[in-house]
Amino acid sequence: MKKIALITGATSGIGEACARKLAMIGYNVIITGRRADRLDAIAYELSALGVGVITLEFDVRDREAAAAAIQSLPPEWHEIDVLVNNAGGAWGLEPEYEGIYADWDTMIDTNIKGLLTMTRLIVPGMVERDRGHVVNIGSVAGDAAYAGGNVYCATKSAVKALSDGLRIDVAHTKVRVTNIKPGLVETNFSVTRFHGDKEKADKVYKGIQPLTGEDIAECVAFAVSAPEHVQVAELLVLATHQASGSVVHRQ
Ligand code: NDP
Ligand code: 8X3
Repeated sequence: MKKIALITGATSGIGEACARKLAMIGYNVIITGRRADRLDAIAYELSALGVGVITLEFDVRDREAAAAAIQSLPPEWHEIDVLVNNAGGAWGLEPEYEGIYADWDTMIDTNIKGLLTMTRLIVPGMVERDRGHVVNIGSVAGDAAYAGGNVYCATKSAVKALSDGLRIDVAHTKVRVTNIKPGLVETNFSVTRFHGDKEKADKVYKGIQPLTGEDIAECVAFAVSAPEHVQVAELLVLATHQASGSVVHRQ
């Protein structure tokens, strides 16, 4: 029987690449996000790989919608083996003392509370079955703050703490918890951060070869494919000319 993976934020970037990679290695996938048209297009493509695909359209900030979506799954899709908590992003790059309240709320509600909601909904079944894997997409931004990163960095530090905390809480089971911490990955991330300013977003990746969503999906596949007794707790994955969240060598 094929294993089942649920990927949040599978409509774009890292999440989309994870859905594609996990489908390619034989998982049935549940892909989630807010954009139904993107979910449908990706589901159509992945179905051609011969795996089962289910789309769930909901906002991870809406607890009731998230719970209803999970409850709506057909019974044979209830036993989720892999949860990829990927939905999230950065909104704004202002100094902390000039930050925009709405941006702070969006980041905290999505990157921390949304991830927690999905964990709360799916991990009890994993504990009961004594198997499963939670892959949280953290960030190098969670290791140390960088200029203007303040609240985004704090949310990714929270992802590290929540991953470590969950790993402790499920240590009596075979459930594994992995925090993957990417550096610069060229996706829609910076377009979101700069509120749709594509020109500003493109500058983030100028003079350096950034990572791709596929590079991160390979890491996710590595972690979930490791033997049952191996728990990849954390992976920090940077572009080659990147040394940290704030040190990047550009040509
Ligand atoms: P993208 O903007 O390309 O993708 C973000 C995804 O998150 C989209 O699928 C979006 O789907 C989903 N999403 C955002 N808000 C919500 C919400 N409220 N409810 C449901 N889904 C939501 O960026 P990335 O692929 O780069 O980002 C994915 C994750 O990777 C994020 O957690 C980000 O912080 C992290 N990351 C990114 C890095 C980078 O450099 N790109 C580096 C390190 C970590 P939709 O709009 O359809 O809802
Ligand atoms: C995304 C990577 O360094 O732009 O989390 O914050 S960074």
